[in-house]
Amino acid sequence: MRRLGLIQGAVASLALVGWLPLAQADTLDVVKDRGYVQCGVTTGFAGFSTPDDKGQWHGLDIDLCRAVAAAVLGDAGKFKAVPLNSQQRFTALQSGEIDLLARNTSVTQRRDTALGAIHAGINFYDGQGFLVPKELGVTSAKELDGATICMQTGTSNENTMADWARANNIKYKPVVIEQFSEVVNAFAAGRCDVFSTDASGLASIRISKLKNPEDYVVLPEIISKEPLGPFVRQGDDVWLNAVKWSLMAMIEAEELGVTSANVEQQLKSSSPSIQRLLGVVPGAGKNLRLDDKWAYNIVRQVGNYGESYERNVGMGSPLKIPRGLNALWTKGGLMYALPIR
Ligand SMILES: N[C@@H](CCC(=O)N[C@@H](CS)C(=O)NCC(=O)O)C(=O)O
Repeated sequence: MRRLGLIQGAVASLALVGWLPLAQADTLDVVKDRGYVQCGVTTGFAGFSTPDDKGQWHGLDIDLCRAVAAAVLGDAGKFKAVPLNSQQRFTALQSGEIDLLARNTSVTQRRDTALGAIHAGINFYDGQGFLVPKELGVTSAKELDGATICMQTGTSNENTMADWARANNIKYKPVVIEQFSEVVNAFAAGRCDVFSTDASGLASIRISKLKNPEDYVVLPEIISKEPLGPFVRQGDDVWLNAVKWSLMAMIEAEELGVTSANVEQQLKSSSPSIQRLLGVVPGAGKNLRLDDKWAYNIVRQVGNYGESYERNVGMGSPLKIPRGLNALWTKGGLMYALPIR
C-alpha cells in the first residue's frame, strides 16, 4: 500500500511538470501499437510540408515522417500529418499530441534543453533572410532602417531580427502575427515592407504564396544560422534513435549511391556498407529494435536524402534551392551520415 502511495505521489508530481509523464513512455512501442506515426508539420509550406488537392502531404519534412514510418512500421504511408503553427509546435510535442516534430524547426540550445524536447539531427541547414517587393528599391538589408518587418509569432526569427538590428544600428517596426496565412496576407497587402524568416521559407513564400513572384526579391544577406531538424521528447532514447537513424540512413544511402531506383540491384552489392544498410547482413535492425529491413524500406519507399531534396526543394521542384550547405560533405556541403555499423 505504502509503495503504491509512493508511486502515485511520484506520478502526481510528475504530472505537475506537464511533459514528464510522457517522457517516460516508450514512443516506439506506442507507435508500433497504434500503427501510425503522428508527425507535427506546418500548416502548409511548399517544399517542406504541404497538402496537395487530394489531401496528400508532400515535402522534405514530410519525407522524414515517411522515412520514420517506413523504418518503424515498414510502410511510409503509415503517418498522420498534424498541422501546427510556429507557436503550437513544442506544446504539441510536450503533450504527446505528436510523436515527432518535423517542421522547419531551428535547433537552438534553449529548444534542445528547456522545452522537454531534443533534436534528432539536421535535415536542412538554413539561415534567416529578407524578402522585399522590388518596388521598394532596396538591394541590401543594411538599407532597412525604419522598415516595417513581418514575422510569425513563436519563431526564432523574432529574436534573431532584434539581435541583428541592434548590432547593425538599425531601427525597425516588427509586425508579428500568429497564423502563417495572415502574415503572408499582411505582407502581400503591403502592411509591412519586409518578410523575414528562414531563406528556404522566403523562397517557398515567394513561389507559392505571392501572386507575382517576380515582383519580389530575396536580399543577399543571411543573418543567422538556422539548422532545421526533427525533435522528439527528452528521455525517450529508443525513439530518438529511431528518428535520428532514419535521417542518417537517407544521407548514408546518398553517400553510398543507393537510390529508390537501384535499391533492388544494390541488395546484391558486395559492399559491406551497403549490405549493412540494406539489412542483407542479419541483425541490422536489432540494436534499434527495428526490422532488419528498416533502412531498405526507407530507401525503397522514400528515397535517399538527395532524391528527397531534389524533388521537394531542389532543381526538380518549383523552389529550385541549390544544394549549398545541404550538399554531401564529399561535395562541399555539411550533410554527413554517422557510420551505420
Ligand atoms: N526556423 C524558424 C522558423 C520556422 C517557422 O515556423 N517559420 C514559419 C514562417 S515561414 C512557418 O514555417 N510557418 C508555417 C506555419 O505556421 O504553418 C524556427 O524554428 O523558429
